[in-house]
Amino acid sequence: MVCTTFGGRKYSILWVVYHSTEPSEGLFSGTSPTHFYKPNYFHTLDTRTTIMKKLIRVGFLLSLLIAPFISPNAQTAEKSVPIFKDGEAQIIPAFEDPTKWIRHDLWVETEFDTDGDGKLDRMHVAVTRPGQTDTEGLKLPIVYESSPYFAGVVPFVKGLFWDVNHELGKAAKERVHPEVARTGQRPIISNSQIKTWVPRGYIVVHSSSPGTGLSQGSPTVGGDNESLAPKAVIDWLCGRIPRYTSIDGNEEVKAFWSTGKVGMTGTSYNGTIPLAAATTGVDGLEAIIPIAPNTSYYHYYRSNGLVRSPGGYLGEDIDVLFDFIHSGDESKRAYSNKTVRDTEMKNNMDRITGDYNDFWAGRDYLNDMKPMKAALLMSHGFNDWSVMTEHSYRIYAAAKAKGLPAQIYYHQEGHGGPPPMKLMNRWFTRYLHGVENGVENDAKAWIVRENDKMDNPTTYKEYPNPEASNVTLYPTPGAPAQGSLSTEKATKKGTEKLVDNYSFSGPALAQAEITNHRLMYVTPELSSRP
Ligand SMILES: [Ca+2]
Repeated sequence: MVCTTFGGRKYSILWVVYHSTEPSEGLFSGTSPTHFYKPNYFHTLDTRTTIMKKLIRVGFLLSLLIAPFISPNAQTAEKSVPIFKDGEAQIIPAFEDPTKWIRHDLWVETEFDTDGDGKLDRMHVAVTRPGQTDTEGLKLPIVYESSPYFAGVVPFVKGLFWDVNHELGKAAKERVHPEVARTGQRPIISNSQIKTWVPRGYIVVHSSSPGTGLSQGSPTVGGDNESLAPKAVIDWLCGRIPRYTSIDGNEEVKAFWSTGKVGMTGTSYNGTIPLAAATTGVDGLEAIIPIAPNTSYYHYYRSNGLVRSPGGYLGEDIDVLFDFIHSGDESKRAYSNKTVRDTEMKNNMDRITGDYNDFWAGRDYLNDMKPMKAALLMSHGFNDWSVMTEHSYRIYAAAKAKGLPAQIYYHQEGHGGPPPMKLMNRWFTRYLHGVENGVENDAKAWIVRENDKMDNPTTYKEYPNPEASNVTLYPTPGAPAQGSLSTEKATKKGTEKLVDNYSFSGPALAQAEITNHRLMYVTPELSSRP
C-alpha cells in the first residue's frame, strides 16, 4: 500500500497519492503559452492540509475498495481488465471514473549531470493510473509524454527574438533574455493524454524535460540529455533502475503496476522527445506516435546554409527556444545560461554563415537512428510551416529502411494534428498490450486528401504513392508577375531577380499579382485525384 511523508523540507513528499479531481482536457497543445497551469508550484500549509484531508478520505475510500477482497467472497470478485474489440482497446467503465484514479509524483535519477552541481540530475515524473493497479494487483502498459513546456514559458516580450533587420554578414543586435515564471502544481505535471488512454486500460506518465519545471539539469534543446532523460524514466518503468526518490532523498519507489511496455506520444517538441528516447534503443519503449516532431534543429533553424525562421516566429533561433523553455530551478539558471546558451550555443549556432557543423549534427536525430527499435506511427500536416513536413518524412523513411514497423499519417492542416484515434489505438493495442490485431498488414500510408475530414484519410500502399512518378518541370519567365512551370523545356535562357524585403509576409507575397519582392512559377491547377 502507498504511504505518505510530510517532512520539513520543501521536497520531502515522496509518494503523494490522492484521488484526483477530474482534469481538463488538452492542457498542452503545440507551444501556445495559454495552455499552461496557473502558478501554484509549491505546497503551502493550506494545500498540505487539504491534501491530508484528501488522504484521509482516500484511505477511507481505498478501505472500501479493498474490503471485497478480504471478504469470504473475495475469490468470486470480478477484476477489471482491459478489453479489446476489433483490435482496439475499449473504454472500461471501471477505469473511466477520475475519482478512482491514483495520481502521484516522484523523481528518477538520470546518468548525466548538466547543471554543474556534481550530482546526477533527477527528472520530475508524474503518474496517473486506475485504482485497480493498487486494489486488484492490475498491471498495465504506459503512455508517456515528456515536455519542456509543462512548467511554463516566457512571454513573447519585445526583443526576445533576433532582430533580422540588418545587412547580410553583419552581427545582429543583442537580444533580451526574459525569465520564465515557473508554474504548475504537484503532483500533477500535465493532464494531457489522460482522458484518452486511462479509460482504455493504460497508465499515463508525464515528465518535465531537463532544466524545466522540477526536473534538474540544463535545457540543451536537442542535446544528449534530452534523449537520456526519457530513457531513464523508461528504465524505471521497466524496473531496471532500483532507486526512485524525492529530489534529494534515497527512498525507493517501485513501478509495481507497470507491464514494462511503454509508448510515447506528443506534439511538436513533445513529439521530438519520443523520437529522442527511441534513438537510445532503450528496452521497453515499444511504440511511438510523434506528431509534427522537429527531427533536426538544423532543418528547423537553417536551410541549406541559410538562416531560417520557423513559420510565425521571425527571428527565432535555438537560443531563443532555450530562453523560452528555461523554467527549471531559479538558483541553477545562471549556470545553464552561461554554459549552454552563452557558450555552447553562442559559439556554434553560427547565424552568419548558416553552415552545418558538429553542433547541428549532434541535434539531428536522423544521425542517431541506428539503435532505434520502437514501432513508429508518424503524423504531420502538409501545410505545417513551423516544423516543415520533411522533418517527419526523413525519419519515417529511415525507420522503414531499418525494417521497423512504420506507418505515416498526413493531413492538409498546419502544425500539429494527431492521427485518428482508431490508428493510434490499433498501434498501442498491438505494441503495448501485445494484442495481435494485424496492424502490420494495415495500409502504410494514410493521407487526408484535399477537403476531406481529418479522421477520414485515404489509404495508400506507401508514401510516396508507389503509383506516382517524378515529373520534371521547367520554369518560364514571368517576373514581376507569375512565371509558369511546364513539362516542355524552355527554348531560351534568362535571369529573373527579386529584392528580398522581410516586411512583406510570405502569404502576402504569394498572393500578390505583381511584385518585385518574390519570384513565382506555377503550374496550371492540378486535379487532386486520379
Ligand atoms: Ca546535477
